[in-house]
Amino acid sequence: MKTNHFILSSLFLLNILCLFPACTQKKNLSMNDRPLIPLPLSVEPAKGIFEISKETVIAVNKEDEHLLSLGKYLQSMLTRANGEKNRLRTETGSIGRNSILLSLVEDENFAKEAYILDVSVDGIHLKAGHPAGLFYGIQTLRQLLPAEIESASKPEMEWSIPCGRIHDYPVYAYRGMMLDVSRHFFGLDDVKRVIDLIAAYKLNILHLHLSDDQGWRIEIKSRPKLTSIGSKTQVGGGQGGYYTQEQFREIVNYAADRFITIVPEVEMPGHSNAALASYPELNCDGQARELYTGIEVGFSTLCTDREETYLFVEDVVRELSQISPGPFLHIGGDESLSTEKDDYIAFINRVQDIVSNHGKKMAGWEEIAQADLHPSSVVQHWNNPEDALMAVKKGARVIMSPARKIYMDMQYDSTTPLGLNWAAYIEVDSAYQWDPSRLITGINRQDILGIEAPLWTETILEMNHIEYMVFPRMPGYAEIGWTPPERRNWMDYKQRIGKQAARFRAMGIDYYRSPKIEWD
Ligand code: TNX
Repeated sequence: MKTNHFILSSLFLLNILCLFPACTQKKNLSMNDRPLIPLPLSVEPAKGIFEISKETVIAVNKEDEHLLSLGKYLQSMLTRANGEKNRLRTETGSIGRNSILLSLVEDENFAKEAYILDVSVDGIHLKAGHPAGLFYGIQTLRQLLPAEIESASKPEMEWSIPCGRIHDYPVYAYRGMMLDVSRHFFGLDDVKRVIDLIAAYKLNILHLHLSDDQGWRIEIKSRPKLTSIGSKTQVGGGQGGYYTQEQFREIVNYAADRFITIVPEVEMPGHSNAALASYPELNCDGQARELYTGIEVGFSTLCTDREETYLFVEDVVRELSQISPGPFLHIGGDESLSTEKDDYIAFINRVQDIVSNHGKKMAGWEEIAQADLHPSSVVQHWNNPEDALMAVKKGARVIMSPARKIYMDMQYDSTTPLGLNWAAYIEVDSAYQWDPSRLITGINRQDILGIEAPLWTETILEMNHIEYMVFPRMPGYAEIGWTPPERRNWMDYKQRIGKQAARFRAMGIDYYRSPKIEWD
C-alpha cells in the first residue's frame, strides 16, 4: 500500500515536472557531475536540467557583430549530425522560453574575461561585459553538455545541461602555450588544431617559436633567403617548411576568432644558425654557416657589433610587427652562450628600442633581464630564478614557464617514449601541483603576467606527438592560470581530468593514459 502510494505520487510529480520543456528523467544530474576544467570561481548547482532541443532558440541581446558571430559559433557547436541547426535571432525584449540568450552588457563590474552563466529549466542566460567573457562562458557550457558534443557526428540523444549559476573570471591575464615550429615544422592544419584544443580550456595566448638553429619559419619579404635557404630543413634533416605572411595572418585570424593572441618569436642573438646560414653578413667572419639538423644549443650568435645585424633585426621586427596585431614581440634571447655578456646586453638594449619603435612590447626569455629593461618589457622565466627576480626589480613583469614544472617536452616518466628529461620528469600530478605566485620568493601575483606551457619539438614529429605531450598536462596548466590557488586541489582535479577522458576520445585526442589517474 505504502509503495503504491509512493509510486503514484512520484508519477504525479513527474507529470507536473514534465509540463516544463526541459523535463526528463535525468533531473538529478548536477553541475558537479559534469567535470569543469578550469574550475570556475564559483559554481552553485541547482535542481533540474535544461535540455537543448531542436526548438531551442539561440538569442543575442543586440545587433552586434561580435555577438552574432558568437551566436553562430554556439549554433555550429550544437549542429546535429544531419546538419540541422538551432535558430539564431536577436531578442531585444524579454528572454524567451526555451532559449539560450547571450547578452553583452555595459557593466563595469565585469572584468575583461568574466562571465555569468545561469542555467534554469526554462532557459540559459549567459552574460558578460566583453565578447571574450561570452566565449569563455560558451566553453563552460560546452563542458556542461554530454561528452558527445565533441564528436564530429553528434548522435541523437538528450542534450541536457544541469541547472545552476556560475560566476567566473581568471586569476591571470596571460594564459599561454608555446609551440616550437622550428625544430620540427608544423603546417597550418596542425597549428589550427592546437588553437582549437587550447581554446577549449580558456587559454588566450599561442606563442609560436618561429626561428631557431634548425630552421626559419616565417616569410620576411625583405629577406627572402631566410626562407629560401633557412627554412629548408629541421631536426633530423627533414624538409622543414615555413609560413608565408598570408598563411601567418590566417593563423592570427583563426586564433583571434577564438580569443587567442599569437605571440611571434624570432630568436636572437643566439639560436640563430638558420639566419646565419641564410645571410653571411650576420656572421662576424662574413661566412655563411651550414644548415644545422642536430639538437645542441648555444653555438650560434648574430654578430653583435656589425651594423648589418641591426639592419636585419629592423627588417624582421618591422615585417613581423605588421602581421602581428598582438602587443608582444618575442625576441628569444636565451642561451646566447657564444655572445660576450657586454655584447649581449648592448644588443638586447638596441633590439628593445627597435621593437618599441614598431609599437610593440618586447618579450624575451629570462636572460634578457640583464639588459636595461623598459617597464613594459616582459620576461619569461624558464630556468634561473635570479634572472626572474632581476626582471621584477627592474619593474618588468614575468611570465612563468619553469621548465621543471611546465615544459611539455619533458617526459612524463622514464618509460614514456617521447620527450627530453633535462629539467625533470613531469607527471600529471607534478604538472598540476604548484602555484606561480609561490614559486620564487620575492615574486608575487602582481608581478606575474601569467603562465605559459612550452612545447619544444626536438623529439616531436607529428600532431599525435603534440597531443600526447599536451594531454593531459595542458588542461592542468590552464587551471593554474585561471582558477584561484585556494580553490585548486589535486585530489579533486584528478577526478575531473579522469572524467574528461570521454571528451578527449570524442575529440580524437591521442592522450597519455597516466597511471596517476583513474580514467573513465
Ligand atoms: C631549452 S628553454 C631551450 C630550448 C630547448 C629546450 C628543450 C629555452 C629558453 N631554451 O632551446 O628546446 O630547452 O627542453
